[in-house]
Amino acid sequence: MGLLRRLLWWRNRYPSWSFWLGLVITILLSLSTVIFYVVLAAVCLDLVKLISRWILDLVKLISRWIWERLQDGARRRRLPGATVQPPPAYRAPPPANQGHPDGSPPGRDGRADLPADRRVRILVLGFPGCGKTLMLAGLYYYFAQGGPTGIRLSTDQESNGRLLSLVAQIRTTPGGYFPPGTSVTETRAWSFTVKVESADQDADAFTLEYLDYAGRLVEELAGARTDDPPDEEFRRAVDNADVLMGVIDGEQLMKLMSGSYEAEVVDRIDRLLNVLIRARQRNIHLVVSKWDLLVRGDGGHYTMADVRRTLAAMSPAFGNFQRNPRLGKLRMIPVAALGMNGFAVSAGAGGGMMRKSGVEWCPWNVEVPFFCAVPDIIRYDVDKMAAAAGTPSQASLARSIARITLAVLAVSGLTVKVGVPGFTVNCPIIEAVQRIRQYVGDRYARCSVPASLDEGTAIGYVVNECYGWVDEFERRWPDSRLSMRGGW
Ligand SMILES: Nc1nc2c(ncn2[C@@H]2O[C@H](COP(=O)(O)OP(=O)(O)OP(=O)(O)O)[C@@H](O)[C@H]2O)c(=O)[nH]1
Ligand SMILES: [Mg+2]
Repeated sequence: MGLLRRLLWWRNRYPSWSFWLGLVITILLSLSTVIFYVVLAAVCLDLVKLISRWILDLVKLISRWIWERLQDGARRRRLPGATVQPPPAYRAPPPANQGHPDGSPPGRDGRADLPADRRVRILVLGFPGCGKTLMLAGLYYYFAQGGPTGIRLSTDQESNGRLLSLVAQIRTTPGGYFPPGTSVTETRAWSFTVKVESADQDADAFTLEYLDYAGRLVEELAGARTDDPPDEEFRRAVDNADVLMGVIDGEQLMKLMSGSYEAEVVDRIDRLLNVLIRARQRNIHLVVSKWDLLVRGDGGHYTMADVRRTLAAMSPAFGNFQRNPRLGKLRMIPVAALGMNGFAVSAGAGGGMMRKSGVEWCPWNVEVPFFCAVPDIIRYDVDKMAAAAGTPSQASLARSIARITLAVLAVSGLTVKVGVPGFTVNCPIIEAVQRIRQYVGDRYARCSVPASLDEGTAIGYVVNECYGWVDEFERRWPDSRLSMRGGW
């Protein structure tokens, strides 16, 4: 009542309608002015945040660039007899291909500005017992002695000792019995220097970090195990890997191949795919382990097409996974760490495998994920660079390109300059992969180590071998490429 009386009093005191209209307009105008300033303040705050992030990116890039220059300088000083190279513009052109009379001729080594840190990180993801550790042992066994390509994986004394005893353990398993799903080594990151060796020279191409994590950690990440929360360090490793290798257990898969639906097996496959698809890394391989066990009723082996058909029919997640547009070049690689020659046979109803005495251990296809890694990383990075061309995200792009890609572009004479706000490539970016292939193909002969070796020629030679092996693998396994995007 009091309020009404007061309003009437004001109404009587100011009877003019124009007074009240003016009052309302003034209030509305003041309100909108306040709202305008609030919005302006919010926009300014966002802008400040954005600009400070740019500045931070810029500072990081500059400091990394300075750090790399310092590292390069230190490295050159350490090399006996190393001389300071003149800038690329003043260097003599590379020798023409002479038809490789004494192996591959030297490439543009030394003249290329190579990043000092050339790590390639491969992370193997799979549930306990799917065969990850035996695959690593097979890879080391394959590359530890060099072999026909002259490419050798070299590691420190302690790791070499452990891996060789793992190899010996496999070749001479006490009692001949491989326990099912038992972790052979603990979780750890193995670091290998990928070396190219000739009779009297050797040079380092890059470093391979092979992360072998216990399957238990994948179970935690996949939510298949809830007693422990996902391991943060492991999650970071998944995000930071250059290539993720998801391992589908061939022994489990075999249960689906006859056509019967096994919900538990499908659930584990779906969970693994889910971990892969959630990872920031989009360079993914699917490895089907224990391929020796994928045997049909008539004694022949299932084909890759059979496996893909079964997986697509049983698991809608698999169908969606292979169609996902955010994945890079997606491959499915059949691997048998225990070989396809009957070195290991099924131990019977209790599970596990038995070693057959008198049969040699010949790991099968274990080297394929290694050879695919570098070409796939390059393809993926080049696609990323092509997609970002002309956009303002160059600075963050430069950060996300693998060092090995920058190194390969540099040794291929595509003159990459890493700097602010990104880097420059002296050819249309969509042609980069083709140019790299042509460059290394022209200069290096397959399985013929260059007569004169240094870091640049070592990188070029390894890259050429990788392309050659991947071509051969794709010829043998035309169904292995799941994602149809991006040719070579
Ligand atoms: N038939 C066959 N069995 C294999 C092969 N690779 C591994 N196995 C079997 O799978 C078992 C487990 O292999 P591991 O390599 O230890 O498995 P893992 O994935 O490292 O296991 P965690 O470390 O526990 O995560 C071995 O003991 C073998 O019985 C293979 O190529 N063929
Ligand atoms: Mg293991």
